[in-house]
Amino acid sequence: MVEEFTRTGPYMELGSYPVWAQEMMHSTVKAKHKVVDHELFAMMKEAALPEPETNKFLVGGWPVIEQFPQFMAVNLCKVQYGRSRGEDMARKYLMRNIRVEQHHADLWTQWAAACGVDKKDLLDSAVPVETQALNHWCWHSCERSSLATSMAATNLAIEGATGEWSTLICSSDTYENSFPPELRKQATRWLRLHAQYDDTHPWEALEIICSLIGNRAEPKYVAYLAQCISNSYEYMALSLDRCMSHEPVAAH
Ligand code: HXD
Ligand code: FE
Repeated sequence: MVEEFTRTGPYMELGSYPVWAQEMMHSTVKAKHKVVDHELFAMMKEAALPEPETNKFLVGGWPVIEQFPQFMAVNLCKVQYGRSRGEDMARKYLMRNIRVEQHHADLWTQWAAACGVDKKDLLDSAVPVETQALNHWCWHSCERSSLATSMAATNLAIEGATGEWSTLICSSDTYENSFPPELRKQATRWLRLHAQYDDTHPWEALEIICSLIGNRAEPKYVAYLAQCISNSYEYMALSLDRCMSHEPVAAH
């Protein structure tokens, strides 16, 4: 590492990170908006997303929710204790948050149940390939890329965009109030925990990525990181588009 990065500014501000990281984040904003501004989330916020699309979203999202702690576990295997500050930070973050994500999977099943999607539907339904693609990309990235790169594709990109769309849906009571009073809490717990004001995971991931890479980075490497982050957004958008299409799932 040429020059070590140690954050001094507030951790939820992009200006606290190296210039290369700021540029990387700026260059991926457009792709992120394909997710955050997706009509599926706009309709969900207004409690106007029809039942079939809601079901496709919850069932299609499940593989990533279920396997997210496993992606983190693969990344944990890349870490050696005491080798660098960045690796020690990653080790702590991954170990703690694997446990947190275990709970999030339970909360997703509760959200689904409040929408009338039971465990069997969630676990056994056929999922279209466009929706499976995000999951495949996460496995590919975690199994084939460096710790910094695959944390960028998963903890930074997926959880970052998710923080923003969750915040959007939670920004009014409309969605929550569309459930019967006794189901409101369980239906929105997952969303509220991921809403930006609560979710520090993507920022912590950015700090770790910068600590692993340092204050300076090769432009070619920065472009590659940005490409991987954009891929995650593109696969998320592909999945959301598929949820809104009326095409049936291919028979198997
Ligand atoms: C979006 C559907 C197209 C997938 C959303 C994935 C969000 C992953 C969030 C991560 O913290 C895992 C979890 O279960 O909470
Ligand atoms: Fe989570």
